[in-house]
Amino acid sequence: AERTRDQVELPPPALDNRLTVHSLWPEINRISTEQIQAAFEEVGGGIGWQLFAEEGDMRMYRREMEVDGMVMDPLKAMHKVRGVSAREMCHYFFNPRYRYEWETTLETMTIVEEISSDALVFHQTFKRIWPASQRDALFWSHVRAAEDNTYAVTNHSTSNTDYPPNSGACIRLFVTVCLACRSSWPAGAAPTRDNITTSIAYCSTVNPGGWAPAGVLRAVYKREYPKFLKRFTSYVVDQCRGKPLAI
Ligand code: 18C
Repeated sequence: AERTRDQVELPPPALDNRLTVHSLWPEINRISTEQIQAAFEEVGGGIGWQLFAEEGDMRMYRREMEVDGMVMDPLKAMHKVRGVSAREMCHYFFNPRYRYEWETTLETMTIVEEISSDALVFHQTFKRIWPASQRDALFWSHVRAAEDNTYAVTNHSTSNTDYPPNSGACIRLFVTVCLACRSSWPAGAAPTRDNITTSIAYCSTVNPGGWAPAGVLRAVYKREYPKFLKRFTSYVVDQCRGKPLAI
């Protein structure tokens, strides 16, 4: 069959060799493995996860955490989406070509380094929230396949001498994000758009990097995380409509 441009660029089913010889590989591998494993762990068990948003199949939990007066509440969200695969979800989350179409907090995005087909380094600046200073972030992003029809993207802050922190108007924030997706379909059947379901686990910890009023910050994430996950998942469903399912 003829391969379309999109299919060629889908997340690769196996690691790209260019990544495994890169100096960041040990860190990328360790953090991605930890994040993917933690993403599918249940939020029960009384370790302090509080539900703060719920809509349809989407549930969002946070753990209140402050370090030196700065809010660093870890967030965990679960969702279920029908008609798209884990690989498709991760394709749209990882590939910078689509980012401005679903990411509403973004002001600018620069690709700092193309490590491989499955790993990139980004510099992003975000919209400013009054009365805090504008934030930016520098992070690697890695997409990989995992056991059990799973694909995941992990983003984690890094450094680069060409992008020193706190040098311009922005305060550097630090982020660890994982979008882990697992597809399922009826046993014995072939997967199709009509019978596939993808479970999503999205985990995020943002260190604001400098003073930000706790009340404003918590109000912002309570509004922005649900908005992000609803917008992103419906964006992917829209993009995939009429296209062959990519498993
Ligand atoms: O994961 C997401 N996106 C990825 C691709 O961009 C990537 C991004 C990670 C950065 C997340 C941090 C975003 C901070 C944004 C601050 C400004 C928001 C302004 C919005 C107002 C219109 O992994 C999806 C990310 C969804 C982000 C939801 C918002 C999270 C807010 C967390 C608090 C940040 C503290 C900033 C300090 C400002 C204090 C008032």
